[in-house]
Amino acid sequence: MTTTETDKKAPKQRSDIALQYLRPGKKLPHVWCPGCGIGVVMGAYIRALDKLGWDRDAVAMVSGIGCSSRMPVYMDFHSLHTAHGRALPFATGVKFNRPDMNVVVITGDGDALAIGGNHFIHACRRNINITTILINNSIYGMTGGQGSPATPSGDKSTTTPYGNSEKHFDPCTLATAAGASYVARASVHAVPQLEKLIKGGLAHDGFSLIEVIANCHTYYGRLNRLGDAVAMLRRYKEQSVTVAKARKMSPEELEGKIVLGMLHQDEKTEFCNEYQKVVELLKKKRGTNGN
Ligand SMILES: Cc1ncc(C[n+]2csc(CCOP(=O)(O)OP(=O)(O)O)c2C)c(N)n1
Ligand code: SF4
Repeated sequence: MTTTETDKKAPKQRSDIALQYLRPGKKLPHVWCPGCGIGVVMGAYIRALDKLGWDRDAVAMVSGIGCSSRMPVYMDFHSLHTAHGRALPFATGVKFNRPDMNVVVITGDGDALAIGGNHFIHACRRNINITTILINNSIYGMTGGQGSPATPSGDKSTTTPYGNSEKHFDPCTLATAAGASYVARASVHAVPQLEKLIKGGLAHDGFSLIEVIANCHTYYGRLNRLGDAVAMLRRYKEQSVTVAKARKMSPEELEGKIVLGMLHQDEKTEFCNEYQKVVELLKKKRGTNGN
C-alpha cells in the first residue's frame, strides 16, 4: 500500500483540520500563554467551520485588540485586525457591503463591553447577521490584568486590588435585551457543547452571540488565587449548570453558577435583508439600476 492510500484511509485527525485553517509563515507562533482558554475556542471554532464546509473566501474574521482579538491574525480567512473595541463597526461595514459573506467577530470582554459596549448594543439591536464569539476571561489580559465590565463584583484585578466595587455585566442578558436573535453561553471546559453552539451561531441568520467562559490564569486566576489553567477548568465544571436545570433554581441558588447552553433564540428580521427591501423599492421607483 502506498503512503497516499494509507493517508486516504486514515481518519482525519483534529490537528490536521486545525492546520488547514491556520495562516502559515510569519504570523505563528502565537502570543498566548500556555494553557490559555483562547486556543480551546479557536480549535472549537475551526471544527465548527469545517463541519459547515464553507468556502474560505466567503468568510471574513474581524477583531479589535486583545489576546482574544489576535485569533483572526492566525487564521487563513479574510482577516481584519482593527482598533480596540471597533470590531463590530468594521464587521457591520463588511456585512452591509457584502451580505453574501459570513462575517465573524472575535472579541474579548474588555473589547466588546467596555470601549466597544455601544457598538455591541447597536449590532444586537439591528440583528445584523454577524456571529460574535465573545471570549470572557473576566479581565483585560493583553494589557496586564485590569478590570473589565465583566470582572465579577468583589473580584481582584490590577485596577481593583481590594475587590471590584462595581456590578458586572452579563453579556448574554444584555444581548438578549438589546435584540440579538441567537444568544448562547459556553465554556472552555465543555468543548463539544462549545463547538455545537458556535456552529449553531454561524448558521443562524441574525446577530448571534456565543459568550465563552475562558481562563486567563496568568492574570485573573493569579490575582484571585484560582490556581493554574487546569484548576480553573475544574472550577468552571463545578460551577456550571444547564439552562434546563437553571430554570428550576432560585436566584439565590444561581448565585456563583455559570448557566451554559442556548439562552435565547428567535426569528426576528435581519438588518441586511430589511435594507435590501429599501434598495429594491428605490430601484422600482427610479428605474432598474436604482439611479
Ligand atoms: C483605543 C485603545 N485603548 C486601549 C488600548 C489598550 N488595550 C489593548 S487590549 C486591551 C484590553 C483587552 O482586553 P479584552 O478585550 O478583555 O481581551 P483579552 O486580552 O482579555 O483577551 C486594552 C485596554 C488600545 N489598544 N487601544
Ligand atoms: S494573558 Fe491571559 S488571556 Fe492573555 S494569553 Fe495569557 S492567559 Fe490568555
